[in-house]
Amino acid sequence: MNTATEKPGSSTIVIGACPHDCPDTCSLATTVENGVAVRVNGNAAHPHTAGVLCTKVSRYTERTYHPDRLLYPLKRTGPKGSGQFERVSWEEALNDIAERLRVIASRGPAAAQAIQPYSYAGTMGLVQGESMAARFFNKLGASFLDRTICASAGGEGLTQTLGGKVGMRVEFFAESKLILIWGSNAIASSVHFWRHAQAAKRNGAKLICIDPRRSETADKCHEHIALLPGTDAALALAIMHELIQHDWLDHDYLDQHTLGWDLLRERALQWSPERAAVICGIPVDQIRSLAKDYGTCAMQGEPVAIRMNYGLQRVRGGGNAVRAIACLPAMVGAWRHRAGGVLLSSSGMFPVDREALQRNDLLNGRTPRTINMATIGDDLLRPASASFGPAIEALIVYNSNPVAVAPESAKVVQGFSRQDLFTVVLEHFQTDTADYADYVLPATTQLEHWDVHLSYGHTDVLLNRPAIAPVGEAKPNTEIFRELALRMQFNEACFRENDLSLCRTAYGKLVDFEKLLSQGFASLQVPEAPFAHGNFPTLSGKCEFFSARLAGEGKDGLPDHVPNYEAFGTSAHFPLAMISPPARNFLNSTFVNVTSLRDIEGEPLLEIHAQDAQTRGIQSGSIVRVYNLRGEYRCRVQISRRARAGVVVGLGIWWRKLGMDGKNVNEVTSQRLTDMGRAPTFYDCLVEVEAISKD
Ligand SMILES: Nc1nc2c(c(=O)[nH]1)N[C@H]1C(S)=C(S)[C@@H](COP(=O)(O)OP(=O)(O)OC[C@H]3O[C@@H](n4cnc5c(=O)[nH]c(N)nc54)[C@H](O)[C@@H]3O)O[C@H]1N2
Ligand SMILES: Nc1nc2c(c(=O)[nH]1)N[C@H]1C(S)=C(S)[C@@H](COP(=O)(O)OP(=O)(O)OC[C@H]3O[C@@H](n4cnc5c(=O)[nH]c(N)nc54)[C@H](O)[C@@H]3O)O[C@H]1N2
Ligand code: SF4
Ligand SMILES: [Mo]
Repeated sequence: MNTATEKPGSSTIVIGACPHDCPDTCSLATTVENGVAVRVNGNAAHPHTAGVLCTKVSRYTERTYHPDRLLYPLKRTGPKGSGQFERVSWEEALNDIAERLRVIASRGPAAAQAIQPYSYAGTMGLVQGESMAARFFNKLGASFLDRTICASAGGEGLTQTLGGKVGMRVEFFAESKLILIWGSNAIASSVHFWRHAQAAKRNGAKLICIDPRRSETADKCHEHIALLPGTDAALALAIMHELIQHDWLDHDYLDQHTLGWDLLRERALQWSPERAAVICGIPVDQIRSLAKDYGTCAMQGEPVAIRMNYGLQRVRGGGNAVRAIACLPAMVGAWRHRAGGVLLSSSGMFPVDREALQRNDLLNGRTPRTINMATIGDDLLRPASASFGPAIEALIVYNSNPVAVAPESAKVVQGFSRQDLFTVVLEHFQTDTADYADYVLPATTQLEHWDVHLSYGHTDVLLNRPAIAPVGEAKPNTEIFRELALRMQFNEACFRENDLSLCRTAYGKLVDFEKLLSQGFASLQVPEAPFAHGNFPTLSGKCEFFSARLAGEGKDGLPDHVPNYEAFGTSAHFPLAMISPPARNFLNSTFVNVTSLRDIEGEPLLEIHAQDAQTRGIQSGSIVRVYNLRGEYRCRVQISRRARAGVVVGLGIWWRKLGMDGKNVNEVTSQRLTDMGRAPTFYDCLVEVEAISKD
């Protein structure tokens, strides 16, 4: 009944869960000797992990015991951003923070909205994420945060079409005969899915990668379609066009399990491959042959699968692109097979009891405003007004590093620099964001606290046991909010619930907690081919090509190509389309300060096509200035076959202070939002690049 197994000597193995924002959600096996975590391995007993971790997390002990770990609460002594702090006691820090928040909230319900939580997926844990923190902010009546920075455009697109964040089971990709890897560098960002794709390849499957960048994954696929960023919906519609023209359709599936086929058919017939080829910047034959592969493979009764990922929805039309792609499997009846369909995210399959974790009843009838995390730059600079409400006066950041990861850094930095803003940052490290804090509070890592997880790549629930005692004076996020609640005289019993109990609360009776305790994971009961007979979680129970809900909101009820705000070829001054996908050895901005991993990545890098370099007189290896009207930053340039003509790739997300000029790629990204889901448009960004030295 205990996953902490005693080994000879004093060595123990503790089963946990990888906390990172990665679809794989691995089960961790941490070896602890004399209270010290000496090694973190993949748990061989967990089928999805299969004993393997990525390079980043295999170095977890290096991160946990990093000499720069925050060990004590800190109070700012120098100007904001300078990183000058002094050690203070928890008592002093918590008392002062509680008093500052109490003063703001005591001005009345509207004033409490001047307090703003800011958090994302530094940990994906349901307990160290939004449980005690949400209760605390609900009771305060603080502003809500719209957590849009990553996935909400695609999430919304998928939900409009399939009814939720649901899809194929990842393990069955191993049996597919054709896999489209669409907007995903799986080798870098979802290596356990990649294992299944390789198994399929060994069984004769064809792999096609659809990505503007010739990624590590594209290298290993049979074909690579290097379309321009933000043109995926045009490509999907042209595939539909071909499926219709050649009657590569499953009419029975269309009749029984889809909604709006006639309308979609009409829309798709407007998208000839010739038309799409111009928009996508690819040969027309490539579109024809892609459609033929997809259509004929499906018509032969073979399973065809699409692994979409979030890389393609960080553009203006991101929601529409996901909608268009999510329509394809229903057209050819791919869902009939367990190895057919599409997977973007499986997180909607988990029966998380968010109400119990977050306790919205504590709002007591109040309905605070919502601030979008993607526009934190603008919102921090907004004065009080009738429409906005009070200016943001206090910001509590946890599980996120907005100064590095939010778009349009110049605005974000200006906002965080405001002298009248009171900022608290819960962190493991002195990040770019922590540099702007009034108080920095040391948080525990996954090896030091309890948590329970869902996954957005597979369908197992994972439990994380603490393997070691907190390092230094670090405390779990939950404990920090519990202690603040105590000081603010929040007397409800829910503020005393401990972390193990919160782990139980997360799924209530819907997941066998004893099994989680004994084995570390528990599989959801999900059908092998969930939509073989329709049963989509939409209102109609069908795959909704046409969305009455969107049409009711005055929007296009059908998916369409929505051009980028900053579409390629529309600006003479900024002719290059820039994308900034993750570097393989970082996880967003996490791990950038882990020396062994940073050494592999080297320096902030910009990949550019030889032709684009030549016309600008740029030598490979020189330092360049990347700029547009929003800002500029410097990095090393590499003439690379990974970049297609017209597109530059700035791998992210470096800490600003570890970059070349104290800045990073988000200097040039914009705060404009996607068509659906209110998400940022990181990859919808035109720039110019200029050589500044040859060293
Ligand atoms: N190693 C590593 N793994 C990670 C992360 C990380 O930072 N590092 N981040 C994690 C997070 S937060 C997330 S959300 C997931 C993301 O998961 P993915 O979306 O699979 O992540 P990426 O590796 O960024 O893959 C995105 C790919 O999309 C491509 N792309 C960019 N624009 C377009 C476009 O317009 N159309 C198409 N078709 N492709 C486009 C990029 O070139 C890139 O190769 O990965 C997670 N895993
Ligand atoms: N240009 C560009 N910008 C991007 C992206 C891109 O592709 N290009 N990707 C976007 C995407 S997909 C995402 S998801 C966001 C990611 O943005 P964030 O969610 O902010 O992710 P990270 O940069 O990894 O920062 C997470 C921080 O949380 C801290 N942390 C981890 N665990 C804990 C904990 O238990 N307690 C506390 N208190 N802190 C903890 C870590 O130390 C780390 O500093 O960035 C977005 N920004
Ligand atoms: S980051 Fe992803 S692949 Fe790496 S250990 Fe965590 S869940 Fe597994
Ligand atoms: Mo993300």
